[in-house]
Amino acid sequence: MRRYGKNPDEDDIRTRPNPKGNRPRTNIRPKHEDASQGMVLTVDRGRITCLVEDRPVLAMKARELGRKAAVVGDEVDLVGDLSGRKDTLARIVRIGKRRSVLRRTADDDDPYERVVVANADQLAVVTALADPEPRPRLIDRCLVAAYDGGLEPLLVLTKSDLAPPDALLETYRPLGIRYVVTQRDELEDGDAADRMREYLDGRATAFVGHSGVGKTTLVNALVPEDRRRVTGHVNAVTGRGRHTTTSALALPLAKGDGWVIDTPGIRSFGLHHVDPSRVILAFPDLVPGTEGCPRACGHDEPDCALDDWVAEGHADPARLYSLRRLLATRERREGD
Ligand SMILES: Nc1nc2c(ncn2[C@@H]2O[C@H](COP(=O)(O)OP(=O)(O)O)[C@@H](O)[C@H]2O)c(=O)[nH]1
Ligand SMILES: [Mg+2]
Ligand SMILES: [Zn+2]
Repeated sequence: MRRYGKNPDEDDIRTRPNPKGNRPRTNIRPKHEDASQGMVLTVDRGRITCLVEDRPVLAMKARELGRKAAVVGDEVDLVGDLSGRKDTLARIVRIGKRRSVLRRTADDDDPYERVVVANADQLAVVTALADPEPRPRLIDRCLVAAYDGGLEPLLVLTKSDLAPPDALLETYRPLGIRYVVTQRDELEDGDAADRMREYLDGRATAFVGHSGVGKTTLVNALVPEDRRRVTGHVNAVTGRGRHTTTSALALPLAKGDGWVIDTPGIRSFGLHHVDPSRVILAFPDLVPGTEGCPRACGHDEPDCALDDWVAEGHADPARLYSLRRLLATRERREGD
């Protein structure tokens, strides 16, 4: 089993320049020449479980790393006891450059941004068709975070046994986003499961969504039990009996070399860190309507061309409303 994403040998973190440009890497390099590579599977109160070769290894951050946090999906270098045996603790001495970052803030006014998952290729935005009711504006926020962080979105509509997907699909189909409609009883076999695997194989996918939408149910169905034993081990190590999704957790997929990352339920998805001009990226269905906009239009002003374009019937007014809501909450922070 290897770390996810591209072949790590092609772009070894040891040969990368220091991204910050100050303190040259050569200062610390000779110290840890013998370090092993690993990938962060989960983080629990400073205890970081990494996959090293085939085994989970409990580690903590070396002091020299400063305040930079290791998050699920991070490619790290470790030293110390890498046996993975009980009561051992390795040290993470390097965190590799991230290819993508899923970030969120608690709310739009909160300047404290948190990286939820590193190096994921794809963001599965999980929404139940009922129980809990779909929240399109939360979907839109997740899409903004996906485009901003370099993750390709996949819309996963669960609990189709409770309600039909038609209304939501009508809203999201024009965006050209790939989607899967699933229900628990069809996850083992059936078209939805096959399509789902097609999208997931060979890539790292982070699953996000409101609590109760069925993320853990999906992840458990996709990852066979013997592979989930890695988690069993993790839980034994961290002393938690059952995985209750209090922190993100990466699990290897059965086929291909993909990864799925379960994350805790979210009630909101703060986007303080996103530049307002990038919010429109999550509204590809509205982008053609911005052609007639004045230069550097914020799409929230009186001469924005989107009003007329939507009034002409090119898009659902609810989409423009959602965009403006997002922009309005983003703007509130400009004054602080
Ligand atoms: N009716 C129905 N219930 C489901 C489905 N998928 C999951 N559930 C139930 O929804 C609840 C929440 O599921 P869970 O996977 O824990 O959601 P999470 O909080 O997103 O991880 C559980 O009681 C599941 O059994 C589904 O397709 N249909
Ligand atoms: Mg869960
Ligand atoms: Zn505009």
